[in-house]
Amino acid sequence: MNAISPSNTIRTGTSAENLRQAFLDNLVCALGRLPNYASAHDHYLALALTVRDHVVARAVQSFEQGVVKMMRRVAYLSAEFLPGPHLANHLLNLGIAEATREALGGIGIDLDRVLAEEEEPGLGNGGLGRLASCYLDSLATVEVQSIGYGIRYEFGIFDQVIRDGWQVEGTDKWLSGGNPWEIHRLGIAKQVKFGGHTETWTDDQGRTRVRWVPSIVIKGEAYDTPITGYGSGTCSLMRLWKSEAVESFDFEAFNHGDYDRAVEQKVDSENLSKVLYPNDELHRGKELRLKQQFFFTSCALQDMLRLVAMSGGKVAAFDESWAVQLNDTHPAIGVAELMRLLVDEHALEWDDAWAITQKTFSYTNHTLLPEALEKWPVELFGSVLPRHLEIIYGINHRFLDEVRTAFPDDDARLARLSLIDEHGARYVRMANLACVGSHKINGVAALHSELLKKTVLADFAALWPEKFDNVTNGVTPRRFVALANPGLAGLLERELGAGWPGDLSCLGRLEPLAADPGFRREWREVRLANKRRLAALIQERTGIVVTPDSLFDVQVKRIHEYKRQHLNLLHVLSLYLSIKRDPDAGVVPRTFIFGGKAAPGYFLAKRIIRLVTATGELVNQDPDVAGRLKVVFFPDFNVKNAQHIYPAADLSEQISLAGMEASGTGNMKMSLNGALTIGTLDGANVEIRDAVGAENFFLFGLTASEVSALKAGGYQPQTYYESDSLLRETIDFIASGALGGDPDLFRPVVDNLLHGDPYLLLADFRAYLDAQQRVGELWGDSDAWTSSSILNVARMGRFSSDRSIREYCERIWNVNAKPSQT
Ligand code: AZC
Repeated sequence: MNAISPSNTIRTGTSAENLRQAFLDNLVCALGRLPNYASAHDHYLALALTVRDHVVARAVQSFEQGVVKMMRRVAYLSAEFLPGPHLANHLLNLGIAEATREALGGIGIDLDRVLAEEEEPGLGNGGLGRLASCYLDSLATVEVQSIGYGIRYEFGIFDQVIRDGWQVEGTDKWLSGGNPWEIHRLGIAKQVKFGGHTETWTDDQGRTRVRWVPSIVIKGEAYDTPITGYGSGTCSLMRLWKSEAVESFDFEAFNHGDYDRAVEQKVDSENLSKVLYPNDELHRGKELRLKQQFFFTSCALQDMLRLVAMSGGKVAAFDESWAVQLNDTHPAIGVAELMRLLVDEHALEWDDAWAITQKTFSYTNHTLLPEALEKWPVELFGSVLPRHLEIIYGINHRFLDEVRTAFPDDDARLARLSLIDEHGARYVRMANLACVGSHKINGVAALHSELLKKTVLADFAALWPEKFDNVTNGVTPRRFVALANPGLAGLLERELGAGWPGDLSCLGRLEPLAADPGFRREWREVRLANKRRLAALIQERTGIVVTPDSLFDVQVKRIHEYKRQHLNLLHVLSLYLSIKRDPDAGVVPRTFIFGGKAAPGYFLAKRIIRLVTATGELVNQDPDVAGRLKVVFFPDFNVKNAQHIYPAADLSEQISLAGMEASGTGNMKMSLNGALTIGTLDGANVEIRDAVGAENFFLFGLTASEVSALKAGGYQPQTYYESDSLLRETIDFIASGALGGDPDLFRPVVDNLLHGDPYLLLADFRAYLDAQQRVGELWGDSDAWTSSSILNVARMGRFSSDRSIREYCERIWNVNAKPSQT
């Protein structure tokens, strides 16, 4: 008899016939629905359960491999994940998309309708969370064992609706329709302590040890979502922790009649994983946020220790079992927590524990914005995590001794490097903790990594130059090309073979086709079809009718002043005014598409959204403009909507002020789908331009060093306003009250630009308009534009997240990835 292995416990095979039978079984037996009464959502759930069998079977098999081989595994600690809808991705990765289409088609069900039913987990704000999900996808694809640890927020990022032109936030209810992808691991629960005090005790070897006596203990329960790889048997696991009360009720309080207190404790415990903080790159020192960070990080490290024991490893060799990546500073408390677990709970000596800790962790920084730098008031920190504060003091003490040796008599440097900020009120600096506790520190694009060393982490770079590295971000071509752009995927498969999504270096073979008129025609047809689909969606979601033949000029990303959506609007309005002045002005027809969420408390970002919608209200109705300009705000930008938008973009707007955007990943997604970029020398734009060629990229604007020089010399936005009549006319128009029906509506935006302009829009305005002029000219030459579009795709292979992950494996984690074919 065969041993019981996951492969022979899968209920059915993957032929169309098998899949159909399993689907119908699930519909009836798991969901209790007769096929005749089933809704589209029932179809989705039944299909998800069908596919899940195969996914989970792979996942357990893959996990078993990791245990048996005792490989070094990667733990990716991230407060945010944005996986997007799972079903289509699994169908692609398992190679069963066609069989599934046939299975459902045979009983009159359209697969695409079923796929559209899936609600995505919005467990992140933007770039950092989406990157984490691309990396889990690539880790599985390059066959590295990994777990992405995070929080199972009950309410993820808010749903955005646009009402009367304003962003209105709705509650995200991603779990309300059921979540077939996760498995609640009842056996895997960790206790997490908070508050209280510490005390010393003497162990039986006479050593003084510390014990943490908490005031509260909360339980974290594991929910696992397997992430399949493309053409690989390896699965990554996204293991998210949900907080629960240790006991449903505090029985002592209950027995004493203090029912309120008992209930309160339960509610408080559950609140911990209730909601995601909706801020992108803004740190607010909220106690609950600190608790969330510690909660998932502690659960994760305890779980890793459990897995070490399970695979027969040794705690004293923890770093041989795990490479732990800190996705920004949100999990940086892990440095102190691992020390506590090793020293207090596993009785290791401090120095040994410290050596393990440094070999285990590495830290990725994702932003230079000062307002994102996390620091916690020492008081608050000590009341939530008293033992960790002591440990941090212990680390700091030894660390500063090391600094004194390297840089004697340099108190200012000491103060800057210290884990404790002592200018005025005292704070724990999380970036410093992450740097000290890690053996590698990386930025996310070449320019960003350089700037990190010169600015926010300059003192650490001077101390430990060898710790610093760069890993330029990447994006998964499975989701963002193969799934998002089936038309393009068809062309790529025909030209490059079916395996292209697993090896983007083969894209280079498209280059000669840029000169082939027949191929260019097919390329244009694919693009036009994508734009038609997006146009239909825009009409459905906003009521605005747009022309697929027009140039789709797209800026989709979080709304932030540094990303300069308002610079884009200055261009739109300047075109509008030119047409009003001269109705025959040679303006190529364009559809400006904006999308993105603003943090609910970010006043100016919300005004900028209103400025987009007000511009649309004006421009879209005006007969003088007659189809030449359309302005759309696409509501609720998320992964699912992004998959419709990226493949339809002709022009990708990457216009942040140089030195501000760490990398960007939307820039990669659009270029990989054939958009041309208009952008500054910021983040990964620099490398994208190098890759695709300067002639296939519309560059404009100040460089990062010019920005610093201009600011240092005392930047005066007024001088630009006064010397450029079109700029003046455009700003005056906004100030005039002609938009949105209220003369004061955009006063804050105008005042911000004229009196300060922190992101130098006025300084870059003229160069931006000139670059847009070049865009218009190239668009007029359809063949030249199409060749450029083909060359963008052909030369973007480097920006696959498989390449990024291989770099992490080699230079940071020291684990073996499946070699790339080239
Ligand atoms: C983002 C960066 O803004 C973006 O440039 C980068 O591409 C992305 O991370 C992935 O590296 N940062 C964040 O989303 N958030 C924070 C706190 O940096």
